[in-house]
Amino acid sequence: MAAAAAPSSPCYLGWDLSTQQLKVVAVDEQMTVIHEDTINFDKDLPEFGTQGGVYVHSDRLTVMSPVLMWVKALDMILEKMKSSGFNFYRVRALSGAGQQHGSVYWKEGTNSVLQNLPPDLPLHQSLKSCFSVSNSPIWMDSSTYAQCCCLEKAVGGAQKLAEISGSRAYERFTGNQIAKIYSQNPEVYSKTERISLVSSFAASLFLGSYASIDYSDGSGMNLLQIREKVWSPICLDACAPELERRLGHPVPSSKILGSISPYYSKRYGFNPDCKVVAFTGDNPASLAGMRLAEGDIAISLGTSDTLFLWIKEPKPALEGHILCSPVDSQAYMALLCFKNGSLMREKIRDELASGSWKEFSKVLSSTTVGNDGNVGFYFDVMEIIPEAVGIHRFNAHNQRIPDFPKEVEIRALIEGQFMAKRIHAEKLGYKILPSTRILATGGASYNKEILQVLSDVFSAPVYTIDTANSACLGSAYRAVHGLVAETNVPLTDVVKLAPGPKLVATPTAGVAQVYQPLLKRYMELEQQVLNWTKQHHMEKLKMRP
Ligand code: XUL
Repeated sequence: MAAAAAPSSPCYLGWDLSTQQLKVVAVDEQMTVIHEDTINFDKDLPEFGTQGGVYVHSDRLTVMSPVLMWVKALDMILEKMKSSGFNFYRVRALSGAGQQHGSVYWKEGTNSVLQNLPPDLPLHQSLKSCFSVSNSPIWMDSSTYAQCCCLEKAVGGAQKLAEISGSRAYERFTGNQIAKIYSQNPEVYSKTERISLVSSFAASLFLGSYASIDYSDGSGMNLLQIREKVWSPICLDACAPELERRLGHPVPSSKILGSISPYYSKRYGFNPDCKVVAFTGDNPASLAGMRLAEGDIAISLGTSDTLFLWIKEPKPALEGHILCSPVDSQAYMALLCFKNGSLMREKIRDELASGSWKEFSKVLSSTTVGNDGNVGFYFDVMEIIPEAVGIHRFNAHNQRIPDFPKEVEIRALIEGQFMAKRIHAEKLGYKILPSTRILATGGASYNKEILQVLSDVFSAPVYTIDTANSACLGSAYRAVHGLVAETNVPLTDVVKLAPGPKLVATPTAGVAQVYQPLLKRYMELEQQVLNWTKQHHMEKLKMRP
């Protein structure tokens, strides 16, 4: 057992429990990253047999992750940090992020297990019988069509639900997931004492008791009134009985939830006074990590690709989501999520570029802007925006064709992914101004050739931040900010010393003329792809009309 080390200069931890891995960064008082660690679920925890951190059911709609794998990953990463000599006593505060919408079901009586964790046991042993649902539904799940219809009907329609909760009913949103568990398994639901989001679940592990859900991640549930920041009684009732007591009270995202559980002081040598600041969703945490300013647009190129904008006046629509801002209690963020992100890019890379990013990039940069009019749609799994599936290729005459040559395919994939993002951001009222900056983060933000296409499609400069782990870094910043947030100091003031974004790509001369007509065609072809999906999959996939 680690004895408490002598205090030295403070540091802050930011965690990210994402789909494929658990990550942590430590920053010092100068906001310099002094430590990073990762546990990859497939590679480091093969006993769970996940692929990309998840189990995809044969219906292709149900997607889950084993909750004990997440717990075991925390044990592993802390052990790894300990053996590398990391001084836990320095940590003044920690916060974290979780993949959004996923939910964790704690069995009756578990809070007392959490409050009395024996320090000589790893967490996964103490918590092994604490979950009423062992495989947690996650954000990739789209199996709750029936529950979405019920919820929209109960509140008076999709637009009404969007006005209340920031989004129309989405299959992956937690309220609908809870409703499905309740309707399929009322026994399991009744034995559930508490329901956490992935973020508040991770916070609970550190706090040693059930942690509150924060407003920002709470906005991804179809249950929170985003303006009043309280649970919506009508939405709760439509999903499951006695849900409010199972969710606990939502809290501001910058709230200090308490001090770290004694378990961590005894086992790893944390200072008992280390504060746990509310955890939030990975996208809100990325917004904090990128220090997004008004007018900027952020693009996170991760397992899913997400795009977010800072907004003052929420105008919830039928497409996209409005969430409470994680850093400013008066502001909101708009979020667009595209499911076929890096998994799709990796698939094409493996098929056409022998699994090598280098080769992929070489091919990409050897092709011309606009791809000679060839356009492709690559939706391996049912996409969120637009609600379409399948691989669809069109030549310059808008004719469907079965295959593209390798280099055309690679460019069609990347150009298509970015054209979709621009079109749907503009639909939400976003305008690209001469001052617009695109802030890129996530795995693919390391790839210069991909970022060049992004810059060209948007006709705007692209910046990256030093680490691609913006959710982790944002969580560390939020930990620092949490200690002073009550005095109304903005996050940007507290993390002034953090390195600024780096310019990595500027638009190629003349690209706007190429993309203007191409964007218009992309939009029209997208409609064809949507119609095709409706004809071919309506019955099987039970899409909402
Ligand atoms: C956002 C969403 C995804 C997950 C990925 O709505 O579903 O971006 O947060 O972790």
